[in-house]
Amino acid sequence: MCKTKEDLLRILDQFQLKEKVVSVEPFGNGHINDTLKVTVENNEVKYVLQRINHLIFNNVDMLQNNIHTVTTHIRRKLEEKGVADIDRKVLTFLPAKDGKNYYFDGDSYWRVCLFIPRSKSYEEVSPELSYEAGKAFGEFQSMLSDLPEGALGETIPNFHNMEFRLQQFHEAIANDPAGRLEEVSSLVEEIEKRADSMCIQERMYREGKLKKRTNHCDTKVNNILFDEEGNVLCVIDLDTVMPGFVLSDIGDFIRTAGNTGAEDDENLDNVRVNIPIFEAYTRGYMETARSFLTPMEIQLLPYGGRLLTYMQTVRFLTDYINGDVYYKIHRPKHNLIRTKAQFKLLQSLEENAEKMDGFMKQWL
Ligand code: ADP
Ligand code: GN1
Ligand code: MG
Repeated sequence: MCKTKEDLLRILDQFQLKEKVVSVEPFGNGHINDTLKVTVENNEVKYVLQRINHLIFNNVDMLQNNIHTVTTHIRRKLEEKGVADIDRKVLTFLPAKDGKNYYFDGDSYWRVCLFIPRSKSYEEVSPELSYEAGKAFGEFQSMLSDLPEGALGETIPNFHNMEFRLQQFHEAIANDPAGRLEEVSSLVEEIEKRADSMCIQERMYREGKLKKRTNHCDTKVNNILFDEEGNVLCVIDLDTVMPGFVLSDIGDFIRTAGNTGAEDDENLDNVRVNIPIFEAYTRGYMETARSFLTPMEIQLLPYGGRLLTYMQTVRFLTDYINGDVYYKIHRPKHNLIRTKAQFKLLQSLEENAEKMDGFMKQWL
């Protein structure tokens, strides 16, 4: 990020911080926003400063309003339940000095929230942590299930709409702006073969058989903060909380935590589905989400893992064909490497589909 420490201090000065800042350092490894941790006097990490990627989230007002609605709603629910230590259980954003919930410095948009102390996020989890994460994401959806329709806007329209993602993929193929299509023709074929079977949710929605719910839409394993004892503290990364199809929130967890390899593993032998992680997550999720899920949705949960892995394969490959314009890349061909690793995971999920689908019978 091409900002000096002085620039960052000037930005932080626009928020209502009480302490003197001593350092601002990069933090986390997301593909979209820039995240920094802010240390104040006494060497205490106190805040998280984020630059919002407004090329992707181009309605920052809507984005920050959504986040405000979600965090205040959850805070109220936690207060009603008498939960202790609420500042570590829900994100707290600080207003800017002009009262807005972000600051625009003339070229970038910034926000600040409290750093949650003694917290940890993981790229890999044990079945025990996976079970806790399942409960937490189910609880998160459940707490937001009574938000009135229209309370949240779609920060990225059609974000997890598979038909829309395929349309973008087809546009990329038709234009081939970076001249990379030939190199990826066998992957394109694999995607096309599955396209029809991956648009079930959109079809069912049109037929009135599936409704939209409030979803997190980025339930990557590193978007949960745990305490030192392995209890979930908080669900974070709320940019994509919006109305959508329910399978998103199990799908992305299976795709990230339920992979024995990395999202961008170059060694495809490392990549396959981790069944104990899937089973543990599903058990936890069903504990908190069962009350609002329909039998049809319950039956489809493992399909959610295949769907989100397929969707991510399509999204990474689309970006590769487009010349790497969306996801931050850290090495040449990174999006192609990511595509191949996601596709390998998809194949493994397909091989295990019967077993995973069968696991849901206990709740049907
Ligand atoms: P990104 O869009 O880059 O994924 P996140 O909001 O998920 O941004 O933040 C990146 C990482 O920073 C998280 O995985 C987590 O480890 C850490 N993090 C973010 N917010 C907080 C917070 N409020 N307190 C503690 N750690 C945080
Ligand atoms: C992005 O922000 P981050 O890195 O958690 C992306 C997700 C993808 C993910 C793939 C707004 O998430 O949808 O699943 O990368 N977020 C957006 O790793 O596109
Ligand atoms: Mg994140």
